[in-house]
Amino acid sequence: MCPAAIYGHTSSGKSVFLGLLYSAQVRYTNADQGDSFRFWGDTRSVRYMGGILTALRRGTFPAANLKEDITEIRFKFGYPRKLNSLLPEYIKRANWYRPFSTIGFAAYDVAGEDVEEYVETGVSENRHTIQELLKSTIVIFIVDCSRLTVATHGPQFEKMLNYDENGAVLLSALASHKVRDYAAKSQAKMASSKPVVYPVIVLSKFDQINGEVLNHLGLPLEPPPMDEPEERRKFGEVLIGRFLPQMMALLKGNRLVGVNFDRTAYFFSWVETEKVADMNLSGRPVVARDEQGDPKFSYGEYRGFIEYFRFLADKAPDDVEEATALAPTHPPSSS
Ligand SMILES: Nc1nc2c(ncn2[C@@H]2O[C@H](COP(=O)(O)OP(=O)(O)OP(=O)(O)O)[C@@H](O)[C@H]2O)c(=O)[nH]1
Ligand SMILES: [Mg+2]
Repeated sequence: MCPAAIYGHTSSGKSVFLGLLYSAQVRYTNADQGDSFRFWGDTRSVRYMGGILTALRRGTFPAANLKEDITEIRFKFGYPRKLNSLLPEYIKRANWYRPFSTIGFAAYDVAGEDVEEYVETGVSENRHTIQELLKSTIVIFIVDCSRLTVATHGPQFEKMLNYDENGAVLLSALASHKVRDYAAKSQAKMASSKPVVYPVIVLSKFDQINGEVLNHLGLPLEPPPMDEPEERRKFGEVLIGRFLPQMMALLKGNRLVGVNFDRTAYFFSWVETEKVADMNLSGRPVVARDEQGDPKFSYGEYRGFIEYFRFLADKAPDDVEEATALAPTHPPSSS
């Protein structure tokens, strides 16, 4: 069982997202005097995410994934239990006591084309991994803002159409899988809560969004801040509803078959790049860095992402390995 899956078309920014999330985890942990967050990653995952971060700290974007390079990333977020402050010291010191509620991620950085191939044909060399992806409870869609276009023809428009169609098919496949699984468990009289999926849409490369696109929709040039949850949701919904209408409709429609795709959470990711005049020899954009050599990126959005999972971890009755153990309640309106 894998709680979280990342899905995005080729070159949409999945690897950069994972590298930046890792950077945010490191920064948040070290800056956080109150000890409100911890993370842990297995060796391969730390190497993978750390490798991306190292590339960004050198000012370069990571190399493109090879088609075969399906990467499974395992990490855990931990948040202190609310109960902690009420408990006597001797319990807190006991070695069986776990002061953190945790939520595990087994994220797959799967090449978009592989998922598309599987969803279209039912066949893929990576069938096993993609089937695991379909079992996830948290689905993180990476939507590449540099591809959003108001044009109604041309290659960019075609790519956007394809992504919308494939995303909708994936959402439908996810729901079908959950319906079958739930029916089988109910028949076998196995305890199972009603299926629920938490969709997260990360709008990547937001620095590359065409201002004309935002103007056209009457949206401000920057997403509303974290403390304006309703405005943020509207901002996200207008963009996705306009450019990925099939996905938007399916997110809502899955409820008809009994799978609650709980309210979508939106996050915006961007990396600052240096001006074209500073392009390095390979002609690729250079990542801008702060005085510590860290990439300049939308840290506040990533911190918001980490906070969002605090809510999900709170719902977990105990240390959860399986996200199905999460109670199907509604995320806070700040999502
Ligand atoms: N300007 C800008 N460019 C970005 C950003 N994120 C990613 N990119 C560019 O997009 C390219 C692809 O990003 P990746 O994270 O490698 O995308 P991916 O989805 O992992 O790609 P594959 O694994 O090859 O499918 C990078 O090499 C960068 O050139 C961003 O926030 N801003
Ligand atoms: Mg990648």
